[in-house]
Amino acid sequence: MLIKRSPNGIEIPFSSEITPKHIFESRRNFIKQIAAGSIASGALLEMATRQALAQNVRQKLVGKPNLAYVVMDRQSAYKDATTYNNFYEFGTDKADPAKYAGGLKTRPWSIAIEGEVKKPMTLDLDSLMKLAPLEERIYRLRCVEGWSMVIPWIGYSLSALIKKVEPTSKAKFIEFVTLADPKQMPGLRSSVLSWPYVEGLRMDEANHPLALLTFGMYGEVLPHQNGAPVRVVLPWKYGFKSAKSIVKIRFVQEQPKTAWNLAAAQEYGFYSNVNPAVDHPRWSQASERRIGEDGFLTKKRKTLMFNGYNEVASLYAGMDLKKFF
Ligand SMILES: Nc1nc2c(c(=O)[nH]1)N[C@H]1C(S)=C(S)[C@@H](COP(=O)(O)O)O[C@H]1N2
Ligand SMILES: [Mo]
Repeated sequence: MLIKRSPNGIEIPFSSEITPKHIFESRRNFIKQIAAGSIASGALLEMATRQALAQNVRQKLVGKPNLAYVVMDRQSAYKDATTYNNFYEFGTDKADPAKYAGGLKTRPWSIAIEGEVKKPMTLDLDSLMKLAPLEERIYRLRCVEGWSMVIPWIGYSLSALIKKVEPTSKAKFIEFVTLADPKQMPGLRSSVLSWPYVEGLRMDEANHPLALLTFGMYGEVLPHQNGAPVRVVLPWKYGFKSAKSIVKIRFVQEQPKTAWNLAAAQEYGFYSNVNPAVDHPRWSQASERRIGEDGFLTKKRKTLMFNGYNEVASLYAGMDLKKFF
């Protein structure tokens, strides 16, 4: 198989190999039609390319395993991680993102970096991916709903990007903004959340090495339903802090108004650190169901403080985590 390998280890297979057979064949028919002069070639090629790009195609992505960030729990099945999702832009059912995110157009893609930085910039996906070496890290991620998974993510510490744009002394928080395109995202018709989906972190949290700017999982580029082409993963916080399909990162002075906090402030605080001692108003947070382990007799797991990532504890020294939940 012909592979173009870029310096950061991304393998770019040729289009016949990344394109599912039926798409490839329908494209070939198109090409025959062009040759016969029945379709204008420019329009045809554009259609064929769009079709291929719009597929949720599996494509290799290599990250060097970082052994400092490997949890010992058994990895979740790829099937579970890609079919049991929260991505409300594509619907609120766990199966919706896998069903409806297939057509998300993830290239070209760029992230605008704005606000309190000395070097505001717009980075296209390729430049963004080359900013630091890609690593593989196996993280637990726990949803506020009380389930968790263990996923091998590929990315680099968000701190590398932060350093590049040189935050000013006024930058106290960082805000992530998800794509909100009603043409591609059927879930935007619902008003469960205010769109675009916005999440945020305090500057020191964003700079913690655990905070991962993420481009892939399971040795492949991110599937659309998991937040392609770029998301964050913050394993010591409830899953909703890990914003998907990011188009804008803003450095700000004030604590950002985040989507879940706007929707229900008493239930979803700004910090949302995993904390078994602070219940959600409607349920206990003391234990969790590990997806893939859920049999009739399977015991729930005890939820760990900071989801087990004790290295972040110093970020919250002296704070009342019942108040700042
Ligand atoms: N833009 C956006 N990001 C999002 C969400 C969402 O609805 N929209 N859901 C969050 C929630 S609640 C969880 S638990 C995680 C799930 O990530 P995963 O599907 O990759 O496991 O994504 C988070 N990021
Ligand atoms: Mo979640």
